[in-house]
Amino acid sequence: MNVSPAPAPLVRLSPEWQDWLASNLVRGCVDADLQRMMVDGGFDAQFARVAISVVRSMTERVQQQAPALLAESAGARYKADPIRLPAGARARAHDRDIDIGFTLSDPNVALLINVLSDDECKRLIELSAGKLQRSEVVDRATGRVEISGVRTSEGTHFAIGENEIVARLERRLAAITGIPMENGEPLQILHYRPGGEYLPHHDYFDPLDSGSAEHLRVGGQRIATVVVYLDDVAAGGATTFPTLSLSVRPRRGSAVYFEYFNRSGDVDPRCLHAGAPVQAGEKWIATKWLRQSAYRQAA
Ligand SMILES: O=C(O)CCC(=O)C(=O)O
Repeated sequence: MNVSPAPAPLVRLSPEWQDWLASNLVRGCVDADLQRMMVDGGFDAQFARVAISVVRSMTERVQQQAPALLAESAGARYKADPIRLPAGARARAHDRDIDIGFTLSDPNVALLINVLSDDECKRLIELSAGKLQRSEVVDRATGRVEISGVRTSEGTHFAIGENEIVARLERRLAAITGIPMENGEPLQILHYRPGGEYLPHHDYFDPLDSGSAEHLRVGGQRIATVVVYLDDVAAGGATTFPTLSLSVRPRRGSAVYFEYFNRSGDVDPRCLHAGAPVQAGEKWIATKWLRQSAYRQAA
């Protein structure tokens, strides 16, 4: 009896298989399942493993770049108002002078130096260290907050004016931006360990997302963010703005300030930003989100 030899295992990815692989990776399928299906489909096991890893890394790179490209084209339609900081190199708060290291106009971004003293930074870290919990993000469709791989940090909050340092910081920020203190959300403290990061995101609530209405009800839209660095980071951990090719390195007491809402009621997608992975050491920041009007959380 003549037995025909088994066909040689496939070692080439046809365009159909490339599409199949990319779409299943985007859907979140795991490598082992994909490899099994490819081997069942006649592929060499080793070839399947390598093909999955190559297509995965290409897909992830496109997924990271796409938000920046989309933000850039959408941002072309946004017109920023003049930045809400004094014109000089130094902004005078009630108890302290804050230096303005640089400003970008439209989109509006600035580096603030000397927002907090070394002692104030250290004390805020001490006060937060015992009450940290895994950070959450807002689900854009439902508006609910949940744990996500987008944000691998831990954090906590301080109520408005909860202690003397928080109150001082809130007063300083109101003095230099002119945005009333009552428009601020509670101060958020974040702690990242090595490898911890926050993938590119916007701080405003996108008016097109069904989950945003709930968050806009009190205080309206977020209009600006201040990220204060509570410590230096040994390596990595910069706040990056992929659309602007801008990277701000953490330095204790400094802050990056950015605005993304204009008087016409538009939001600026170019303020897409991320916390880059911490490579060595730890990263501590205090984030203050400022709203259109008074922000009071339900009791
Ligand atoms: O970790 C950072 O540098 C950025 C933090 C951030 O994006 C945020 O708190 O909204």
